[in-house]
Amino acid sequence: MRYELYYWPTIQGRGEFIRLALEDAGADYVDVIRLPESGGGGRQAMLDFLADASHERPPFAPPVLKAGRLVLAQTPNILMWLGQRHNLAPKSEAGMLWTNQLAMTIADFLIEAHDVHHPLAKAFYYEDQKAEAKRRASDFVPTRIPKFFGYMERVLAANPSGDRFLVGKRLSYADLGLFQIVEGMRYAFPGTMTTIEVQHPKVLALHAMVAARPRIRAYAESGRRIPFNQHGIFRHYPELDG
Ligand SMILES: N[C@@H](CCC(=O)N[C@@H](CS)C(=O)NCC(=O)O)C(=O)O
Repeated sequence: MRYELYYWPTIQGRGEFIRLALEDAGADYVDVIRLPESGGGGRQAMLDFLADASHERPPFAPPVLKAGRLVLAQTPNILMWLGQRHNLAPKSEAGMLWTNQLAMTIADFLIEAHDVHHPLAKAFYYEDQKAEAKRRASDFVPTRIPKFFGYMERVLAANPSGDRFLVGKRLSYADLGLFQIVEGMRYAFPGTMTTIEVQHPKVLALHAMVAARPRIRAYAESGRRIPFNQHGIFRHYPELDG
């Protein structure tokens, strides 16, 4: 089946968590909104898709994955479904829920990484909330970043099947998600990450392991992966990087 992914065309954002799962699985998909406008892509096509009155289960916000008649939204929800279909999560109930729990923790951290530069509202310019962003960063950088990475390091250390993966003894979408967080944080907080990385060697090893996976490496080198930029969830403002 050819999947259809619907996500904003110029940023990695939450769509990237879905792309990484699809890429690692070697799944056939089309990134619909990145197609030329003449082929059904573009920002307006995204808005039209969301507003489409014919959706039986209308999605609130992208990313959205269409698989035949199934229309799925909410990043961890999409990942949970893809995980089962493409062996990117355990089949057991406990394993499935644990992978989802980690993906939701990653999703929570992603919100914090966004809100640090837009603490008041994403509709306001950064320049109009710089003081609040600085204040938020004064907590995010010394407290929340180490707490998140410390937790993931602990999860890796506690895995009874070994510390290479977050869940069990093979790759899951939670590993792909943590890889993406490291990538984004390196872009947004390069100074802070220099210190954080050496303190969390298992997370660092997981990042390197994912980066070296043949399909992920091929994707990174293909030119299809949108570079991080100042419109995405991860943004680099030197004044926020403790
Ligand atoms: N909890 C949702 C959040 C979705 C979300 O916030 N999507 C953003 C793009 S990353 C968006 O376009 N939101 C539009 C809106 O909230 O109005 C998920 O994990 O997928």
